[in-house]
Amino acid sequence: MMKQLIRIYRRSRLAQAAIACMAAFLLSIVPGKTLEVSESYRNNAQKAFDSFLQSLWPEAQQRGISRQVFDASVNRISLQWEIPDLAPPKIAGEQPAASRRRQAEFGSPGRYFSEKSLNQLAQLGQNNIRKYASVLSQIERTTGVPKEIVAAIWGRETAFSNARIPHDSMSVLATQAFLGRRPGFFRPELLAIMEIAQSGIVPLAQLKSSWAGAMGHTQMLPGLYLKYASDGDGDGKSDIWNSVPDALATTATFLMASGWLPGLSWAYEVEQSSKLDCTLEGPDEGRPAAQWIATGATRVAGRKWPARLNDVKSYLIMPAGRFGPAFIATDNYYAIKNYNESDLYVL
Ligand SMILES: [Ca+2]
Repeated sequence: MMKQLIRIYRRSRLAQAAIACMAAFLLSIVPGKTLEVSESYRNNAQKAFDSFLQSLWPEAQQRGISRQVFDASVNRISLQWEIPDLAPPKIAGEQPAASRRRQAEFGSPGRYFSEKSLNQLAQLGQNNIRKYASVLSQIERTTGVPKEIVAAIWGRETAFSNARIPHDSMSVLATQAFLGRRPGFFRPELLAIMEIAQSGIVPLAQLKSSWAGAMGHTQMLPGLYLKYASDGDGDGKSDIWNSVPDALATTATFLMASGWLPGLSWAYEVEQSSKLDCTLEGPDEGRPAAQWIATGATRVAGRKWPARLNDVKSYLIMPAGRFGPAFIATDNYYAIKNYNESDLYVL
């Protein structure tokens, strides 16, 4: 597994479009495993679920959601037993076994960095960067986030909108809030999607998401949408479901708010012969890049360090351990990590 990761990294340093390449297989092809529950559990859970939904009304009202939108939302919500990541609570003395966790980032790096899908995505990425050149330049000017980064996220999330996003957002968020592993995380997301419904930005039927509730071309959760919704195509609204420019602008705005440093890379790969102390790896060991350089960090392929990096707090990242590839990363690394916790994702 490690070897494979390393091999791909070595190749990646040579790749022209390394950033756009760093995408692999997609949310839509990560299969679910249906929870096995008895008929009696199913019936009791349905009753408890109906009460749970009704119990949200006071909070929904506080958020400015009308009774009409609340009722319309609740009426379209149904328990989605087939989605992954469920850990059903004990109801009427019965508790089924949890379903397996399914997220690409928890799978093997070899599969995540599959060369075939990376090459396909790189090609799509180059085409889309050309197709959306003016929108991406505008976004870069406004947010400081480079077009390659925005495009890479779009590619990783939905393969440039080629992934199927089949689920009803409200139903999966409600299911995750009621039967999921992280009910405390998803409950506010369920209220957030109702708030989006209240705004009337798109009809309820168009509020589609992944099984984990992420919506639109770049897979934003409802809470993030409410905070960072941006208008990339200038029509006065932020429709991340139907407008690629809106989705890209919203993602870039989120990265900007996460502390993106314009003009700097997410990371600079260093020679493995740099012999950096692997105990200094990670977010707690940040120090001015000049210090890493002074202790012998040398960029790959004889590249020069950008002078402006000297005083910038930087971090040593060694994703495959001390014998694997090494990077001097900036806070941009952690801004991307804010989008998705996984180091594999950022790489
Ligand atoms: Ca728009």
